[in-house]
Amino acid sequence: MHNFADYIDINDEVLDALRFDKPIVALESTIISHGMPYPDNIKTALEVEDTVIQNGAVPATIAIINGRIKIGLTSEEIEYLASSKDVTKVSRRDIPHIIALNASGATTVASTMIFARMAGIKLFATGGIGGVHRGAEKSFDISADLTELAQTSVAVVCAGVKSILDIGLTLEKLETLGVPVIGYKTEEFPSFYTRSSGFGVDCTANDPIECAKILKAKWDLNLDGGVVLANPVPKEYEANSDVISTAIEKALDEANRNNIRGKHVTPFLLAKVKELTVGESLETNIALIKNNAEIAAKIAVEYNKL
Ligand code: PSU
Ligand code: MN
Repeated sequence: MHNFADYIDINDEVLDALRFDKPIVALESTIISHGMPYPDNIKTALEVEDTVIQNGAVPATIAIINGRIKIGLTSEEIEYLASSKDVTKVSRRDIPHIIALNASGATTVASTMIFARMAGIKLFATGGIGGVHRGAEKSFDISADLTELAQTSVAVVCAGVKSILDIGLTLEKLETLGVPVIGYKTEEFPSFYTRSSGFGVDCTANDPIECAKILKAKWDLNLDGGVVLANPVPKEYEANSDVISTAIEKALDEANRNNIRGKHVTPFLLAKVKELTVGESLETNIALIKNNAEIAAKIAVEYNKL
């Protein structure tokens, strides 16, 4: 008999936290390999882990290295993900072949949720989740992050979704899938770079305790699946929305003209937006991830007390 534990390596800090029921926050690795330029990505990844520690929880950055699922990475492993060109983006459907062929991959929101769940981790912090792409009625391009949120019981603290996506359709899809969308101290769903999107949330939670209680009620009732905890970027780090929307329009146009498809769409758009907005978007990006790590750690601390 084999089970999933045979495929997973959990580092000592995380093992200790699991054993003694200490709060843990999962962190994804696609953001490191495909979300940010080197060396800002490695610097940010380490700072985000530190933010989790400063706020009373244990960080568990997740990836696949040489066919092994890693829960908690060494700084050498993070450095490898940040600098190597041949780390592939791994979502749910990519997991079997990356593992079987001893390859390495950076995990998306979907696959990070899957591995966090296997390890017994409830809270996960990232920048933005995937969603329904603009024009999805023709392309069918809807991120596997959404179907994962429907079935895997992990709460994802994010700054909403980027408007490279259709935010309204993303929220409709989350409603259909039964995924609660909770605004953290906001009544508006944030759009990553900025605090507003023009769309509301299901409910507003005003502190980490309220968030923890919502998660406990959902999972106590066996309502399996994730929760989106939407935490807007701090005001002082908001990007200029005109600069961002101009860049996004250009990026979408280029993706269309270059016939970009499938799993390459999101990384292509992220890279283009990054290139077109230079420093502006990067500073915002780093600030919002740290802010999400802080709130996720605080919620993990409260969740463990309930
Ligand atoms: N959106 C962002 N930054 C990211 C991603 C999305 O603003 O880094 C990454 C995340 O890892 C997310 C993935 O899970 O892209 C979604 O890819 P796709 O749309 O192919 O499912
Ligand atoms: Mn897609």
